Amino acid sequence: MSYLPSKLPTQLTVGIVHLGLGAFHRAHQAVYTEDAIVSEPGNWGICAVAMRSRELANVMQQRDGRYSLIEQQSAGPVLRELSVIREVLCLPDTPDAVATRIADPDVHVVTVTVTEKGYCFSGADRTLNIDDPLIVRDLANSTQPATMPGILVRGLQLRQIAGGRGLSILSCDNLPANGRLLQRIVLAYAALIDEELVNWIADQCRFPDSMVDRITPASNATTLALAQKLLGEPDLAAIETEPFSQWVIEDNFAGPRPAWEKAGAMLVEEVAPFEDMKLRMLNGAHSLIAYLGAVTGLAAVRDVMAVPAYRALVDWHMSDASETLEEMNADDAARYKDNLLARFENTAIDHRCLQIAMDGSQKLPQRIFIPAMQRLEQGKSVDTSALATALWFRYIQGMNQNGDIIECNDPLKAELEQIINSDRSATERVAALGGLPGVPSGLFDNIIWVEKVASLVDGLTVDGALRTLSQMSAA
Ligand code: CS2
Repeated sequence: MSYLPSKLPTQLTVGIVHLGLGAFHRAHQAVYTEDAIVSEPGNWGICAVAMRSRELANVMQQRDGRYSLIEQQSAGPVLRELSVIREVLCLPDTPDAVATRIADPDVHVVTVTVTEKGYCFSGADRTLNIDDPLIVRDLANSTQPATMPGILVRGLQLRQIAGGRGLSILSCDNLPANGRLLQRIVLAYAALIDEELVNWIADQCRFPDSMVDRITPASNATTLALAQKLLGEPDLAAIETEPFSQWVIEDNFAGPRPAWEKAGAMLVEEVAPFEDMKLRMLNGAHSLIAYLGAVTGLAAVRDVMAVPAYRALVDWHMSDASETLEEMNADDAARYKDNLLARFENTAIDHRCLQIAMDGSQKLPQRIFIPAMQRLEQGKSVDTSALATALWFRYIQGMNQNGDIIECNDPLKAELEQIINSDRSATERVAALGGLPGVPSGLFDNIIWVEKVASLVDGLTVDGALRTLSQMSAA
């Protein structure tokens, strides 16, 4: 059967607030929560909050939170109806309603997917960026916030005033030690509002780390047409995803939570080894593929993987990345890598390179730069990481090797373009990237690294990606 209706009861109280109503949440945490309730009933309906997109919030509201999830399985697409989202709010329109929901005594968990830049951090140590204009605005108007830290702290403040219990706040973004990072950001923001609130949060709330994984491209016209065909009616909120899914969660909660383990999640003491494995192998390779596709004019991950030399490069990069993972043995790494290659090659998934390429300044430190530093310290080659960085450089330059314009999408776009489009030498420009907030300067002070990246930038400019790669592999 290619259509699976939701099995949830009509009545379900909201027990979770989710910040960030993107496709990823709807393909991942919402599915685990729906499945957990089916196995172990409980009031875990989700109030999903769109941080910006009114359009999506409207579509979801019109459908009372119901939506179609198409799983692209090898035997063909299967459409599941999900109904775990019981309320949809749009933060810019109703910050009071969101804060009140976070303070609701029936709510025990807040989950977060706001992407890297939504944390408003800066610096190598990733602390709250108090100069971020959005944070400045929220602090000046703290009852009507628009940022993730702002709305969380406002909700927690109302909860504390009402004498409520603490919350579990679970980051589901692709960042190392994401729970600790979120805790640091929230406490730093709260400290600028009320010192007593800081103590209450530190004492009552928990911020588990988690590793999340499911490749979920942005929906497009093909997704919506397929949903209509499988469903028999239009669903503008439909999304599509791969069959694979993984969620590893630190077992560190302030109060009750859904029985996510009954839906396949792993509850563990320490998430870091899983996070590093996924960020460096999957996401690192993804960024490499994304810039390779952007620079060579290939639209989707599957198109890049269809070129044998590029597939071999991705394989090579993941092998190198796996050597930086102390807790992973070679057999497990090889299995994980083969699995990733197959996932990237899934021809049913139209995952656009430009979607993954965005926000590189926020992604590359954990995906490429830190593992590259580790390899350099061990005297190992950093060729594939240097190539990923050189491709990022070429992407920021704004034109692919066929002469088509590429639109760089990054919160540090202005700073990046200023460095990269200056008339200094490639070596000087690469070295200058180390001065950007969050980019490990140690790596960009290293002359071996800088010269390698610069020579690959020159190679890409003169010879294109395929020849540069074949010269690199031959060396
Ligand atoms: C991707 C991720 O857009 C990106 O940066 O690398 O969204 C990736 O698809 C997910 O982390 C897979 O779990």
